[in-house]
Amino acid sequence: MDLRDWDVFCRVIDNYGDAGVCWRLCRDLARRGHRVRLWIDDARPLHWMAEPDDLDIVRVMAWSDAPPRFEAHPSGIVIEAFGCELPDAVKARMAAASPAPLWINLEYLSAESYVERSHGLRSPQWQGPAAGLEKFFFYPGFTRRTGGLLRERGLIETLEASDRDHWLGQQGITRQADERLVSLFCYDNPALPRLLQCLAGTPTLILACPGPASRMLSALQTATAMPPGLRVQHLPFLTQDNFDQLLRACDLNLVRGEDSFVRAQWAARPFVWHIYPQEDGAHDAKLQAFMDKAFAGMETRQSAGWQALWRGWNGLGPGADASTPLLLPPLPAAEAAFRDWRSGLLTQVDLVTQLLGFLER
Ligand code: TRH
Repeated sequence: MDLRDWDVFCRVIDNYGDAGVCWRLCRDLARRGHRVRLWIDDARPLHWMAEPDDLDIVRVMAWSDAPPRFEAHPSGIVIEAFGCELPDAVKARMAAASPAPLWINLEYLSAESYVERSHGLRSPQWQGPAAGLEKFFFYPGFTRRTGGLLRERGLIETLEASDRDHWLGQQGITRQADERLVSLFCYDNPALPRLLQCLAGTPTLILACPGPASRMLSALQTATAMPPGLRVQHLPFLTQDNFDQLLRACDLNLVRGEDSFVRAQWAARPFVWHIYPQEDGAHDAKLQAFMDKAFAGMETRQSAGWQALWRGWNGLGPGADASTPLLLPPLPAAEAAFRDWRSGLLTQVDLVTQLLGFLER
């Protein structure tokens, strides 16, 4: 495989997932020896997310500099992340390059069936500054006929080898004997008091990530006493590598969006996904499509329990009702099921290897 020039374009719509996914992609490519530039309109999340050394291997460029400074690499690859729409001047320079760079739109992750149909489709550009070019749609996914998931080399080995107590000590996280660990990374969620009730009774240390999770817990702590057995520790932003370790260290993870959702699967711990809510309600089908796949190997009662919790946490179905308690299915029994789901995913070719294969077509 030739080492190539990659230009990844990322617009941060909100939160951290756009930057998070693009950063992992860039870093993986760079670690495989490719030359990578990341054009991003808000690089601030990279300051806490990136390992400092990795900032030396990926060139981070301001999006606003793209039209004057972008030179298309002949035979390079341009990734337009999440349909971020490249500036016209960039398209014009791509069209002028000979041979033109390969243009790939990296799409959002979904377990829905349209993904297999859409993965790899091409869109010829008939007019405008990109006339004459073709854009390809690359869909990540959970099945063999999709583009797979970001999974850098050595990730699983690193997670499996990690020493939980040592890592917790390094982070200043002090777990009491027999306390279970629960990480909380979510959007604003009115179901939080019910989640706390369902965790209560068993000694539990909740590790609250910055943002709504930490804010909501602080407000609840000020307003009322925590339910019995629960303690809270508020975390700072961690680097992505440490965030992965956090997910591996916890007995239960509450994650959100796209990237933390994928990383929870690599951690192979029981988890609950707070899906990014869409105004048209499209997130309901997206959530269900994932549960249909991921919980298919569970026995019926176990699957029903996890589905009820996931739907309730997302304000969907009967569990959306504030008077309906959320119930946590037994965690030890779920460990094997979440590990089995990961084992299945590990038979897939990872996203970057698939992207590299795409160049050879
Ligand atoms: O932040 P998110 O909700 O991101 C997104 C965006 O909302 C985006 O617009 C939407 O389209 C997408 O979700 C589906 O959740 P996500 O995707 O999990 O991104 C969070 C990133 O932040 C992820 O890369 C992990 C990283 N992170 C750390 O590295 N350290 C931390 O301490 C925390 C809390 C997160």
